[in-house]
Amino acid sequence: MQRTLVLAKPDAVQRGLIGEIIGRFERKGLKVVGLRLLHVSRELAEEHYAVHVGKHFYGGLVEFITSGPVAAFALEGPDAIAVVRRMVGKTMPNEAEPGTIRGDLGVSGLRNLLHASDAPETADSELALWFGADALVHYAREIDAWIVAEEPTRT
Ligand code: FUP
Repeated sequence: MQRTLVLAKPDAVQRGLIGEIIGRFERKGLKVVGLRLLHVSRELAEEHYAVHVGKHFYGGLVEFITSGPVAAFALEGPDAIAVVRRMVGKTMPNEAEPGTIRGDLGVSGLRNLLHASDAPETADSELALWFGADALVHYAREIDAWIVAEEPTRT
């Protein structure tokens, strides 16, 4: 089981797409284990985007994510990091496939609606950054027996 961080960026919040976005992940079967709505400080933005320091788009990223409230979700499920990344779609919404969130709801460059962790190491550090060690919730869902199957044996 994996946990991953998703941010609905200021464009998603301003466009009233929080429900649409979190609904897609819930319908997929992923479990919401953390939720926050916050104004992002410059410090948090710079730490989150530290990997992009020095790139030409870094300044724009920090400006954008601090420009309005952001909704942060922690999601849990089997292979959740890769599953969420596939649902989010390619970085540039004009290139993202229909059926993905960016492909269906976005059209232009930095207005790409979402951030999603891209690997187990980044998921761990991003969840710690956005939620802190104790803020995530652990709970069982009866329906998980209908969603999460045993791995089939491959012969
Ligand atoms: P993604 O993982 O799809 O969110 O994309 P990246 O982590 O590669 O990039 C993070 C953000 O930087 C994206 F939201 C968009 C922005 N970016 C650009 O503006 N130009 C680029 O060439 C690459 C990324």
